Amino acid sequence: MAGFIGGVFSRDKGRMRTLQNIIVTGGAGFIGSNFIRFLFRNKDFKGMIVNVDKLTYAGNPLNLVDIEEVYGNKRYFFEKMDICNHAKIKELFKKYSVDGVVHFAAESHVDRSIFGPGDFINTNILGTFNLLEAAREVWKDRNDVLFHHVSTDEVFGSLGKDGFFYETTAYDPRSPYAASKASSDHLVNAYRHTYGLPCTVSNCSNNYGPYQFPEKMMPLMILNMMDEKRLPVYGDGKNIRDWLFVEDHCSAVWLILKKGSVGETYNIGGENEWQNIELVELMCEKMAQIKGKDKDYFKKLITFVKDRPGHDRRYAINCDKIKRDLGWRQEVGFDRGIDFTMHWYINNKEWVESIKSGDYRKWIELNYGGRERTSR
Ligand code: NAD
Ligand code: TDX
Repeated sequence: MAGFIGGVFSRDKGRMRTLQNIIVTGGAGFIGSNFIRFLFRNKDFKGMIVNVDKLTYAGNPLNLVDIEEVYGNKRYFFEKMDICNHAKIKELFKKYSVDGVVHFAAESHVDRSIFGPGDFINTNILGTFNLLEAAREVWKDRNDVLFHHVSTDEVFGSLGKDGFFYETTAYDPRSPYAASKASSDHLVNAYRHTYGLPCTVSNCSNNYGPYQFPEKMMPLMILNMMDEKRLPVYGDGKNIRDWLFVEDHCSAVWLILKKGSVGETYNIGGENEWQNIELVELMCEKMAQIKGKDKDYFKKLITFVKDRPGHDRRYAINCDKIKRDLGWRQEVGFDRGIDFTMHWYINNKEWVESIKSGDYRKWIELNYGGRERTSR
């Protein structure tokens, strides 16, 4: 079944790693789908991708119809599967001669974790544990493989007015989501340390861009503006996040896969801090410009609402290490990224409607029958 086996791997800095048969978990979600598209557009990547996704409310195979059309059953395979299913995951490793894992699958929304942490514990902690176990059992002592774990800056807690999160910052997670991600990071590092599993970890700041589920702040605000609905800003709106365009996150992860040092953690960030209220106001002005309205037209929709419990005040990432060691730079950046993103949601009416109406769930039911599938 697998197209290629093995690749070149080196622990030496500067030498390239070539992974050919990569499992991307959570590839039907926001960042995962952008990452898969990024890889297929990248001339450097000649291998095959197995997208392992349970298709929760956040997983949408419509995010990758273009990729499915061109590469489906050739270099792209979709497996509807829960990462917590040990036997099935282990089988996949063997079936596709997997030599790389990029682990995005997670419950990812802080607010949901506050209202119901159970799924976060299962998927983020037990699911990661299960993937690590499968990798350890199948890969045994191979070192020409890599398990890359995608994590968040939220594991570091909350900053005051000054300072940054470094790779060496002590963990201090404050929401059930952050605690579950912190737990998974620790497991990955423990598997590296104890069993010698070749692992890397990245901790990234807030992503935005196309295909993001509109429970997250940016797409929620854009869609609400389009419908002229209220724009709910939590608390006093002065919480700060560091925003990164999703494709710039993808390029960082790709660099880590190619030449990241085993056992290392890399911070990835936008170096782009915004108070929530200032960012929402900026988006209002941009929407007004696009729609030919008065500059303040959409700002009247801003509504301050009850704060998120335990709402972290400020995140800010120092990402000097990945810039210095791997030569990462943002290609797109904020000015182009935010304009692109706003136009994308405005222009992709079909995608937006399928999400809003829930029609994409019917499509999943029709195509995937709500069951786990191990082959097409
Ligand atoms: P998302 O919620 O859009 O997508 C998550 C995907 O995982 C979905 O396709 C879902 O179906 C799948 N999934 C969930 N549970 C699963 C399970 N048990 N088995 C298999 N698949 C399952 O999330 P996202 O925003 O794309 O985030 C991806 C990863 O990046 C997460 O690990 C998240 O913690 C991390 N991250 C996200 C951000 C951000 O700003 N969105 C920033 C830093 C890190
Ligand atoms: O309606 C809203 N109003 C509002 O003021 C929403 C949805 C959010 N907010 C605030 C809360 C945060 O301060 O905006 C900020 C961003 O919120 P989210 O988009 O929910 O992101 P955040 O909680 O910062 O977490 C995100 O970044 C880190 C992702 O969801 C995580 O998966 C990632 O790890």
